[in-house]
Amino acid sequence: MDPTHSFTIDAEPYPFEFVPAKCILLIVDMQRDFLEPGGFGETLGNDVSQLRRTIAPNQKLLAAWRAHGLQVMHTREGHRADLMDLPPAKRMRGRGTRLIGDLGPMGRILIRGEAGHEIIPQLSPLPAEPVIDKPGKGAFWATDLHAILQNRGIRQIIVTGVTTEVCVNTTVREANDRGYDCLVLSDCTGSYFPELHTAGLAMIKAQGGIFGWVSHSDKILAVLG
Ligand code: TIU
Repeated sequence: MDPTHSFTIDAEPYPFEFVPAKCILLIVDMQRDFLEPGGFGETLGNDVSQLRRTIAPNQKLLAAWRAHGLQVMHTREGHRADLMDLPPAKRMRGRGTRLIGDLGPMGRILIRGEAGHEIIPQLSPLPAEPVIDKPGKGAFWATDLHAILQNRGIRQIIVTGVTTEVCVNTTVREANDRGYDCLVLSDCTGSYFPELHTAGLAMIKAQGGIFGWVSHSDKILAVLG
């Protein structure tokens, strides 16, 4: 496989053409706070086991992508320890038993530097892979993601991670408005609510791909060999 060549894979609503060397794999918020018991996801009343099916396919895709020396970036949702970047509305929303910044079993919830804020060990970033710390749901707002992508000449993004209808969808919409093509992988994204996963993907690929494309990691793995 020559990563500087163009490849076309099956996707919805129509085939996705990409040059792997010019494309980034963006793994959204695969953090302990969302995927493990005792974190933010669970404090919102969610069943974290729903997200865990995305771990194995992300691991497999990440290994294959790295094996070709291709570009990877990771995001994490979280806030400053002093909470000065946390909108009061976001803190109070959900009215959970524990709020962002409160102490939970994995440290202070969604606070940078705490155990729960870390990316799950199965998908730990390598030192050369940028990690974008974001205070919002979208990975572009209040971050340097757009600058990094522009400086690297990237205009296509393969998006995986959690959750489909929240941070994945918000990030894809932000990317779309900035001129990027996004390919979202159905098996590598997940929601606490299966029906919202389906709806989240449907919204991306509707109307001729209004926000992007949807496909499966098998299609990328077939290209990578
Ligand atoms: N609650 C929920 O579904 N998601 C989030 O709060 N953040 C992300 O999606 N990462």
